Amino acid sequence: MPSRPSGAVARRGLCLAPALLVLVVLALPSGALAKDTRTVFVMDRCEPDSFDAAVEPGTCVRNGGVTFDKFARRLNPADGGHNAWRFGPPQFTLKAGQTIVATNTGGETHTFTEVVDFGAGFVPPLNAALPPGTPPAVPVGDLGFVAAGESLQLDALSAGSHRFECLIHPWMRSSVTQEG
Ligand SMILES: [Cu+2]
Repeated sequence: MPSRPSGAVARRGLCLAPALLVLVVLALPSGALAKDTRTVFVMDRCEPDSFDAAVEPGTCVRNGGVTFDKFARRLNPADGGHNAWRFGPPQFTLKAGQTIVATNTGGETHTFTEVVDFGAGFVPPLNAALPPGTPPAVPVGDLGFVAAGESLQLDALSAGSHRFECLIHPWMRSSVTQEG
């Protein structure tokens, strides 16, 4: 008849094995994540006082130095929107297994939205940066809002071409090729 202590040791041994397995499984994806993501920077250079006054308080939370007036002057098809509002890089290739992390280093909220085709966004005055009559971009899935200072990790993409656009500032765009 087994004594109580040896029974307790046996049970502890049985419990440790799954616990270690869980630790290993948890450690693997985070290690893989660090190598297998590609960062896309979501950028702007808004100046808080003027943007908050022109739009609403809290619109711009980090000072990039471009006043709302300067920003608004580029809202025409010839300028195509202020070029400090952009995704970087504008085009790139992902290796098989790599996923995108969109990191907002600006002061405004943006969307990092996969679209069927590039087009107009959902803030009509900002669509003035595009040629008149540009049809709306059609999102593929979630809008993918990214607040200032935050990051969004995307799901794996299918092999082939993908397009991403900010549906607030529709000239912020990236073309991505996912290798199979
Ligand atoms: Cu934007």
